[in-house]
Amino acid sequence: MSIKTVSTQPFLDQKPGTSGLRKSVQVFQKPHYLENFIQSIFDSLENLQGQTLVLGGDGRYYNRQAIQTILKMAAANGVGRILVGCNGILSTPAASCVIRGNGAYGGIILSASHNPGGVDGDFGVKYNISNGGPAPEKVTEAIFARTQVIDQYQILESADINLDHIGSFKLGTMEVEVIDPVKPYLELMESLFDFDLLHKCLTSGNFTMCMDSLHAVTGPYAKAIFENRLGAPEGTVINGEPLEDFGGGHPDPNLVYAKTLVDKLFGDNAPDFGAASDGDGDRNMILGRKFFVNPSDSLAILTANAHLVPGYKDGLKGVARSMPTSGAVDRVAEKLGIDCYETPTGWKFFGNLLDAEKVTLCGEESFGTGSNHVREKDGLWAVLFWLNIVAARGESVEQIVKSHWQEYGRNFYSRHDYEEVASDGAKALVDHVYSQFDNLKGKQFGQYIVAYADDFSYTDPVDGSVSKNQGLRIGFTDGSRIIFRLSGTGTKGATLRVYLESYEADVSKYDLDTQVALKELIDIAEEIAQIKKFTNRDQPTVIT
Ligand code: VG1
Ligand code: CO
Repeated sequence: MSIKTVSTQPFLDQKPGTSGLRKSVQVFQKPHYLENFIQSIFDSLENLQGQTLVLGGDGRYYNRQAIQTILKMAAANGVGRILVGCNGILSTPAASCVIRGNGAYGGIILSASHNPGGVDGDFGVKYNISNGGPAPEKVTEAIFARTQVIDQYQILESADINLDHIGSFKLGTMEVEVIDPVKPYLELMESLFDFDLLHKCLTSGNFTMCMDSLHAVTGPYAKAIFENRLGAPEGTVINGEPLEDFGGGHPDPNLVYAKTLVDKLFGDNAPDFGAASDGDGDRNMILGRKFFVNPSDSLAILTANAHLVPGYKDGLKGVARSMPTSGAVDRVAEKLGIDCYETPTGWKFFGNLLDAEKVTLCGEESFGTGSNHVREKDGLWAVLFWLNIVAARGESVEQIVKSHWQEYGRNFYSRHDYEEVASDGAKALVDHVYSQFDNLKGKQFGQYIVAYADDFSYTDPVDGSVSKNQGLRIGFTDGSRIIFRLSGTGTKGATLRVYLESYEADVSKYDLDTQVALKELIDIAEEIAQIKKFTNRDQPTVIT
């Protein structure tokens, strides 16, 4: 077997976004496109020689081909050992778990998360560092800088590795271990949650659940955990076979794209508990019978009830939420007397806080929740956490959420997404909003008075690094907020996200529909940003 050096030219569009490099499959299939990015990762890492890496993906189209290419390039670049998930499968949180469990140098995760897959769908590459978490900005910036000047890459000329069975192989001098992608993750979950209690609950005959894996990566994990280990009846996990095109669906666990599950939970004979996860398994949606749990509330409720869960019974060091996430968790943190941090969108900003043991739980409004057990958000972990709380309290999801509001007040919260709008219009909207910032403070809109308007900037309290331009915030004197942000994960045009939040202390208003409760803020957002005009849309694509 010989190492081939291939000449190449830079692709100028390989800038990682909120969560890795995401492009359409067709772009990734351009000659040298994947190879350039992988070589740029290897070139940016110090002392890679002889190290251990972890490799796997969400099973989408091009996963297997990309893994073979990356294995051969890793061998040619002097990597010592690679742990790769059987069939090329590793959910994002499982990859994080395997990196940490084996003291690996880092890992490459192949996923475009919630973006659709298949020949006409998207593909993506993420690099994670030795703590198991997404590469911080200084690493992704170095990788991007390298992609701009790269002129060659190395690849081993050899046959493909058989990924269908667990086993060890040699690729040149590199060791390849094809590992069980589920086992280490299942063991980690067993160490955190009360599996005896959950087993009792799921086999009692008076508690039913439905887990929708949306034909994405969590299928094998969910079946192993809920059906095999915890004894839930077969069929508890639906859409549990990972498919290369996710069955044509959009593996995004929200009220629009997880429609089968939503119909079940809001239909006749609804189960007690429902959950869905996204393409790569790091996000979650939690539903009760005819009841939706807002992800921002979910973080607050997990925080308030963590003492009921074995892995967290000794208390939390602190919590963190992304800036657009509602302030519901802030009040829980205050009551518990622990710190609450506010970071920019994207899990990479939680890594330092977790490593420095400043926080135990983290969450984002975008259905992402996680803890210090790994360095990624973790969909099935959140489902188990909720089940553990439901079982320990012996109350329904709806009861738990409503009693939380009784105790802490309710943050009405909604995100309006305008997906795949024209990029020029979206940028013009942001400029238009920003141009008003000097004059907004003190201005009155109906009953709301603007307290501040700024472009969110974050200084990492651990390493002092500064991240600017993380979203336009308009805060009102009563604590309500409107935030405008452009997505960093889309691949077509631009996606505008409008985040709306208002705090309500009046118990008699808690049963109001969220969109009704937020109506005035929604109108103010339109007045300030002229969303209809700039996006050319009458209404959002997705409302959460
Ligand atoms: C979105 C979410 C963000 C999340 C990111 C990656 O980013 O808003 O909270 O961390 O997706 O999640 P953006 O830039 O499109 O708003 V995932 O599950 O795609 O790895
Ligand atoms: Co994801």
